[in-house]
Amino acid sequence: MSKLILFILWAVIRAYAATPKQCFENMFPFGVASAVFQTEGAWNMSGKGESIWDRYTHNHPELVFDHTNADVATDSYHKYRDDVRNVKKLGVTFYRFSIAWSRILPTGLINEINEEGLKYYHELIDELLKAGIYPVVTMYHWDLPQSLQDLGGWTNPIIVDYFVDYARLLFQNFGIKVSHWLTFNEPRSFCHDGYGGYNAPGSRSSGLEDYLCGHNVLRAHAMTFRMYEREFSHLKAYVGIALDMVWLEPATTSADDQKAAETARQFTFGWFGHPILSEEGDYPQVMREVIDRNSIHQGFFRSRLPTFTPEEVAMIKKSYHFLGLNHYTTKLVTKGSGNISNKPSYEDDMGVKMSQKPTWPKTNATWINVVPWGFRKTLKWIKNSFNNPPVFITENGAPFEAGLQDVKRVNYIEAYLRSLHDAIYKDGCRVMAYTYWSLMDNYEWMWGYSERFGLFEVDYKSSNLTRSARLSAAFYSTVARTKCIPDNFNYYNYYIIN
Ligand code: GBH
Repeated sequence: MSKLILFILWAVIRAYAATPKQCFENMFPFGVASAVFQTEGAWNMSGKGESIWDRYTHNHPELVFDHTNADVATDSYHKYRDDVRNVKKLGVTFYRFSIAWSRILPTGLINEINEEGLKYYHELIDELLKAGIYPVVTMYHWDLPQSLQDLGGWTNPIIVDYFVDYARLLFQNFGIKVSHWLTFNEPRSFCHDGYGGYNAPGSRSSGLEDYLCGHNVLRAHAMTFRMYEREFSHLKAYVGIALDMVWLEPATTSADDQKAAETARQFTFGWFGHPILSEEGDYPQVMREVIDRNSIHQGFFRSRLPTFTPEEVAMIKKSYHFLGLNHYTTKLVTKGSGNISNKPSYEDDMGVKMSQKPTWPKTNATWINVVPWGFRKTLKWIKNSFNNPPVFITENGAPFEAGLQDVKRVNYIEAYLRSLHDAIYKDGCRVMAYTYWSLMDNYEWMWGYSERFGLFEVDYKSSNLTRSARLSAAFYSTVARTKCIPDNFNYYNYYIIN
């Protein structure tokens, strides 16, 4: 056989044997995210009002892992130009950030507008647009004005009107500059962890206040969406909400565990997802039934889960242009004991046991294991449960130890992107965009500065809070620019963006 034939044979076999390179659409948008309380600092400067997270971290340093607060954080209020430069370096399409309600409306109420606050966000948005980066704006990423909390915060139905006032002000001021809006970030987290647990405002009233919060947040979200449709649809923007979903996998193949896992999905994602995304609207049936039953059993005269009027069900149903999805990890679910104590509890209502498999690779967050296949399952479940809505991945990421050679983060991103690719191209899930959390290390709520999620490292000891690109920044930048997951990414690529 001639050398030529051998060569052709070799080339053909090689082409077939090689795993095809995984690429996304030419225009598929990649971006990075942050949130105002975690980055901005300047907590009481230029007319900003106090938020519940300012109050909580000031009053309860003992509850924060490293006893720190976010008074300065990454000082993005002053260093936003550096941040935009770094986003630009990555070559991504958009930057997702949030606006501090209390910087624009210091008391939370519409009668007192802080012009300096509006000016600041105009500057930030203009800086992004000048750099060719689209702003994706979250209206509420957990930092409620303290004065509204003094009225009961999200447990008081009156707050809904005040949120809509705030949202209208944002559309009026930034509407022509912003194409994608998220009303809320992770209502389940801030309602349950905030009103039922140890996040601000720290009410610790699980199974009661968290449900009240969720009820009002759903109404506030939908009223904002309908207000947008009535008053601002000429802006041709997209309005959605960011919900979180941990993939909940049955621990065994038993029917009990399958059922427990689905119940847990409904209590976590479904709590907000079902009223907004489903055909029939309203809370998931299993939440309604179980909480009604448990409430009566505990001696209440009515359910701890409030009810919507038929008009509210209709208003909330389909109140979205796209679904924002925050996904980080996976947990195993088994059937719970079925015991209900007299004390209300969201966990008891859900009635399952969650665990993590010891063999799953760990990260620096106790709740995050590296389980990439859970991403694909999450997306497929959303597709099948809610008729394939358009999904914008608003957060995905993990914290690892400090240092620029973050090979573990590169591996996490690569594996999760491959899983995302399968969800899109093998399962037909409609995914519009992907966002890595986070642009840089920042204040991780109750974990303070101890958890680092950044593509850029922040040196908290340096006087100017120096940001430095990690290896993962170079990796992610390659993905964002080429729209393909590189096959043989190695250490030397570190120099791509440095
Ligand atoms: C997101 O929160 C936030 O949007 C963001 O601000 C934050 O920095 C980022 O993620 C990283 O943490 O026991 O499995 O039910 C995620 C907050 C923390 C809420 C874990 C749910 C319990 C998970 N989540 N928490 S589980």
